[in-house]
Formats: sequence, structure tokens, C-alpha cells
Amino acid sequence: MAMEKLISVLFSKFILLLLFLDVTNACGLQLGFYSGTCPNAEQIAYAVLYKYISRDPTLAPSLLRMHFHDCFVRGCDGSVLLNSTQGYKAEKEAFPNLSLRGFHVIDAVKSELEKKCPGVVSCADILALVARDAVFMIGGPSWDVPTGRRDGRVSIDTDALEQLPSFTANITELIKDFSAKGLSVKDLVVLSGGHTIGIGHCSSISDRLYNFTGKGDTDPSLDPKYASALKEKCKLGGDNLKTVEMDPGSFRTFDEGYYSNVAKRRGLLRSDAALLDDVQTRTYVQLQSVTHGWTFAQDFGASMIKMGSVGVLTGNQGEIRKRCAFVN
Ligand code: HEM
Ligand SMILES: *[C@@H]1O[C@H](CO)[C@@H](O)[C@H](O)[C@H]1NC(C)=O
Ligand SMILES: *[C@@H]1O[C@H](CO)[C@@H](O)[C@H](O)[C@H]1NC(C)=O
Ligand SMILES: *[C@@H]1O[C@H](CO)[C@@H](O)[C@H](O)[C@H]1NC(C)=O
Ligand SMILES: CC(=O)N[C@H]1CO[C@H](CO)[C@@H](O)[C@@H]1O
Repeated sequence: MAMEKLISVLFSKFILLLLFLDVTNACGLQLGFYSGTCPNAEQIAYAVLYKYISRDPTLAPSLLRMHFHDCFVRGCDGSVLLNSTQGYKAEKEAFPNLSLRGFHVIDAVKSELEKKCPGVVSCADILALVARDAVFMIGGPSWDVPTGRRDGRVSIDTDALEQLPSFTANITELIKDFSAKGLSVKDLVVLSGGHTIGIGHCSSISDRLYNFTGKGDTDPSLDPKYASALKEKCKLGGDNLKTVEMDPGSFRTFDEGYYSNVAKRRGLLRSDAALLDDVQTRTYVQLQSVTHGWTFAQDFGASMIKMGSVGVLTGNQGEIRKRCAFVN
């Protein structure tokens, strides 16, 4: 009974959130922004992406992550796509992007769009559309993406280091990092669900496994059986480029398995485990785990729309890049 009540409360909150988003058109973005200037923009992007994802589904997680990295650093302005220049090393070259892949996919979408509607669709919007479609193509939910973002002209590696949450962050830091972007505690726990897909490198967890407090110990918040299994894959002093699944057992499909794993103390990263250290995030993790993700799909779409409007450039700000790796 108590659980049912909790579910119905969460559900009604979700409806309210949707209504709210519908009315306000967050931050000057709007649904179907290109309907007059490039009516098939979204279909074109989808078709190009599909060619790549059907051949290599492991690109999907990386493309989702790319949008997250874009939005958290200087807002969703495509700055993650820019190459380094003589003056500056770009975000791409900062440590946290270690494993970002799929820049060529964005370039392919962009060049198809440039053929059909030159100079119209921004790289920042392409990232937002591709993140949505990539999730959908591997079994996840879909959502309407408001568009109209413009591209920024600046990308600096140190911004990425400062603004992306660290994989060693505790719950207080995570909440602070999200709140600095106007995102709530709920957005944090919902968007962390992005870790239901993809892989992490051994280097991202070796401290948890082998040197948690600097005394050669293992993170006590990690389920011991899971820790042993991870140590088999990530040997002490072994190859840091080896990878492990973010959501063991179903890392290829976008489902709610992430929350069941976190609830069982099998979150891969420290930042995943940290979701058990706050009452609100813990309650959400447990709820999704018990209900098999009853609201996760809807919640994820709503939080992605919020993340996708962080610090966007609109109107006359920025530019529409011709090539995503270079300013015009
Ligand atoms: C809450 C703070 C977050 C932290 C500290 C964090 C950190 C990380 C780290 C360290 C990795 C592994 C990188 C590697 O070892 O190669 C990773 C992977 C990933 N992250 Fe996050 N992340 C966070 C939030 C998010 C969000 C909000 C999303 C998207 C909604 C996301 C999507 C992903 C995906 C899909 C992967 C797998 C990438 C792949 O397979 O290539 N993460 N994240
Ligand atoms: C831009 O950067 C990417 C990734 O760092 C690199 O592979 C590519 O060769 C660069 N492109 C040019 C034209 O310099
Ligand atoms: C989280 O990390 C910050 C900075 O490292 C530290 O000051 C704080 O005490 C930590 N909080 C918790 C709850 O561990
Ligand atoms: C463990 O951490 C301590 C303190 O940060 C460091 O001095 C030591 O070299 C680390 N040991 C290993 C094996 O990485
Ligand atoms: C795609 C890309 O530029 N990746 C870079 C991420 O950062 C590392 C170093 O921190 C670079 O070596 C990679 O080239």
C-alpha cells in the first residue's frame, strides 16, 4: 500500500513536470524549431545515425555521454565537438573525455544536413537529437527535443575539468555540481541512470578496488562479490585501458537494471554508489529497483529535456557552425 502511494505521488509529479515544460519552452528553445527552415532535419539525423548504430551499437552510450559533457561545460553549445586551436587545448582533450567516441557520427549527420539545408541546423542541436535517438535505438525511451540551440565559439580543456562531475565525487559534490547547472537532486539520480548502458575503463575504478583511502584497501561500500569479480577483470597494475560493463548483464540495453545494481551495492563508479548516501536519491534508486523502473523511462526523458536546455545560446547568440569541429 505504502509503495502504491509513493508511486502515485511520483507519477502525479511527473505529469506536472511535463505540463510545466510544455508551457514554458525552456530557455527560448522550441519544439520543431526547424519546421520552416529544414522540415526533415530530425528524420535526416535519425537516418544517418541509424546506419552507424545498427553497425556498432556501442556508439550509442558514447553519444549520450557526449551530450551530457557538452551541456555541463559552457552549456549545450557544441563546445565538446570543437578541436583544439593554437591558443587553447579543447574540451575533447581533457581527461574526463578519455573514452568519448563517435565524433565521426556527428560529423556525418552534420554533413548530410548541410547538403539538404546549408547553414541551418546547429551542432549543439544535433548532439541533443542524436542523444535521444541513440537511446531509443537501443531499447530506451524517446522524448520530444526542443531545438533552436546555437553553437559556441570557445572550447577549453580546463573548463571540462572544472565543470564535469568527477567520478570520485561524493553525494554532496554531485548534488552541488548538478545544482550549479540548475538541475535538481531528482535530475541527478534520474540522469545517472544513463549508466544503464556502456562501459567504463579500469582506470575509472582502480582506486575503488585497490587504493580506496590510500592504504591499499577496497571501497567498503562495494559488494564484496562484485568487487572480486571486478578485480578479476581489472588486475592491480594491469592494463588501464581494459573495460568493464557499467550495468553488468544488460549494458547493451537501456533499461532500469542500473538501479537494481546500485541498490545491491553494485554501482560501478563511486558516483553511482554515492546515490545510496542521500535519502532522496536512495529512495529513488530503491523505488526503481523494486518496481522495475516503473517511472524511469518517463523521468529520463523529462530530465534530459532539462539537461538539454542548460546554458543554451539562442537567437543571435553564437553561430551555426559549418563543420562541428571548427568555428566558422
Ligand atoms: C553524475 C555524474 C556522472 C559522473 C561522475 C560520470 C562519470 C562517468 C565515467 C567516469 C564514465 C566511464 C568513463 C570511462 O572510464 O571510459 C562514464 C561513462 C558513461 N556515462 Fe557518465 N557520469 C555521470 C553522469 C552521466 C550522465 C548524466 C549521463 C547521461 C545522461 C552519463 C552517461 C554515461 C554513459 C552512457 C557512459 C558509458 C560510455 C561508453 O560506453 O562509452 N553519465 N561516466
Ligand atoms: C579534430 O580532432 C579529432 C579528435 O581529436 C581528430 O581525430 C581530427 O583529426 C581533428 N581534425 C582535424 C581536421 O584536425
Ligand atoms: C565530500 O567531499 C568534500 C570535498 O572533497 C568534503 O569536503 C566533504 O566532507 C565530503 N562529504 C561527505 C559527506 O563525505
Ligand atoms: C595509494 O595511494 C597513496 C596515497 O594517495 C599513494 O601514495 C600510493 O602510491 C598508492 N598506491 C598505489 C599502489 O597506487
Ligand atoms: C577524442 C579526444 O580528443 N580524446 C582525447 C581525450 O583526452 C586524452 C588525454 O587527456 C587525449 O589523449 C585524447 O586524444
